[in-house]
Amino acid sequence: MAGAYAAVAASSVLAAGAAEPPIRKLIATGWDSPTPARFRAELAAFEKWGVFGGTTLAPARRGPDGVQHDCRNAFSREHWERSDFTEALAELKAARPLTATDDFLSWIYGETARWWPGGRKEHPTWPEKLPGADRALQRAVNPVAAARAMLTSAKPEDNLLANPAFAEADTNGLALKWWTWQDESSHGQFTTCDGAACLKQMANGCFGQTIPVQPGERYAISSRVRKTGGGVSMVSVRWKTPEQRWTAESLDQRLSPAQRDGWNELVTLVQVPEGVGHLVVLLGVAQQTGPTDLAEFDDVRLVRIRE
Ligand SMILES: [Ca+2]
Repeated sequence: MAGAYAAVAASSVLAAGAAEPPIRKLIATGWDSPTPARFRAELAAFEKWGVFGGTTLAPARRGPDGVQHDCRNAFSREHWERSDFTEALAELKAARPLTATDDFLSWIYGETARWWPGGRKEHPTWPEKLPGADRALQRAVNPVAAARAMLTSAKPEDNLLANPAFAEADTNGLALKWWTWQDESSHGQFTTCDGAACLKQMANGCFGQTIPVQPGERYAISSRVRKTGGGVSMVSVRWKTPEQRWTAESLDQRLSPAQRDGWNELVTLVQVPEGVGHLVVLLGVAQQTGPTDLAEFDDVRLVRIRE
């Protein structure tokens, strides 16, 4: 039997913008489930993984013989008294979990390695057994935090987008390397203003850039966004086939900024669906009506995650 089984509450939406999505929780269970005493003693080290929102416990009792017994089996011929659990209850009451509370959506079963420190030394930890296992789970639990961490550590040359800060414009003031699209019933303006991509008085339009990708690859994306006046601004990630036809529409990602003044940062993680050959980044706005309605985008980043 292979080692790990992870059932992550799967959702195709790994996105954040306005309202941060709820953080998914995983619970650890398996042969290394701790006794109450070990739970208390090793709790800080366990929580350092930053992966789990809880754990199962292996109940332990101490009988009149003074020996601690593992009593995780539901069916047993052993006799026990309620008082055998006094010590275990005291350990649990004394434990002060900060993140490993009992709330969870999914669980992971560890059979050949361990998450709980302080166990048998001959068994490795999961990140030793499967390098990157902890980071993969962190991405599943909180994709936005994981994307932010990856973008923070990325170098400027890792950004796959050209002219990402809108520093280069042509003689008409349009951002180089970014194409524009506007619905034919929409009559807004595309410009670069103060080094940002600007859309004004636009019923429906966007700046865009198309990047070749392969199915299964993962990318972190971020953009700064500011809105003045009316309209709905949005950063979207969409997909095209190798032949440049739109595809996988149900896996489009759309991020809208929070309803607050000033610049907001939108961040998400995406995985390239099957059949896709191009990732399309769209910086768009809709429902602008007045001459002072303005949407600005700047510092757009698209970085491939290679682990
Ligand atoms: Ca800029």
